[in-house]
Amino acid sequence: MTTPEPTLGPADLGTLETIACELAREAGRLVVDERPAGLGVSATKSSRTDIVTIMDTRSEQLLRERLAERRPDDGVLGEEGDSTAGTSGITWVVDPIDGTVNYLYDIPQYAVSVAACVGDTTRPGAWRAVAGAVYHPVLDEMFHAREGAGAFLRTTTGVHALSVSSVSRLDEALLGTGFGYDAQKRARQGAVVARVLPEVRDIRRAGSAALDLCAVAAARLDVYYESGLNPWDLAAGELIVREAGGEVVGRGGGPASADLVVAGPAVLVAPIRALVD
Ligand code: LIP
Repeated sequence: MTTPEPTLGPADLGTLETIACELAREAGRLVVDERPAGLGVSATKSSRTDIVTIMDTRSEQLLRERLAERRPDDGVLGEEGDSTAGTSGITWVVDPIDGTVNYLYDIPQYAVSVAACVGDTTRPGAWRAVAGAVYHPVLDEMFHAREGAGAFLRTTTGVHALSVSSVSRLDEALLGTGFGYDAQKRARQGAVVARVLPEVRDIRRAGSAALDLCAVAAARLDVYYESGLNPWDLAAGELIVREAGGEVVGRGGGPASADLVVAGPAVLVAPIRALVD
């Protein structure tokens, strides 16, 4: 049975947002500053190409340690570890390195994603993030939001309020997407891309769902879709898109889930969903 949703005032949400930013930054610094020379694959998961590195494991350990210190009553759901239940009604959904393949190849497009969520994180549509951060450690860019207070990008030059793209025509839209780790699934995803490509301005495959969602919030992409994502890939990014004035939906226009995520301004989400759903 899921613990009832806690009553969270603006100050509580502010505290959760601050913790999300501080933990994402600390773990982000770790994965950049302590990236071992000759980094290799320490394990594989759903397929040979679904990889884990020692730094995914170390980053998650650090996040869990800090959460146990600062939020001992909260639950944790992380990509590389078991989910631990809490008693507070808050579950932290964390991705220690989103874009692990980029990290392995030393392609500077990966992030740490940390979100404080309420509801039942085991059931699609039964949970949501109320505060979250996505930190791009190489660019030192911190995307963050809390429910009802807008989305922001903190960089070395200042804090910028985010809003999704104003592009309204699909044939002018720059679209982001991604592919799974299973060959048959990739074949199906490739067929969908072939259908979408002639309908849009162009497609970008950057390799991190969390950063793709933040790119939508910052209008660096006009719209994004992907199937096969896990809660930790999208928890914080979904909130950041919503707080930047965008829409995030799934199959049939229902909640975003592993089945499908489409994110962007409503005027672009509908036609993209019609193409990929
Ligand atoms: C990745 C996602 C990406 C997707 C990859 C993978 P990971 O997450 O961020 O969008 O295309 O298949 O799921 O495995 O790097 O945490």
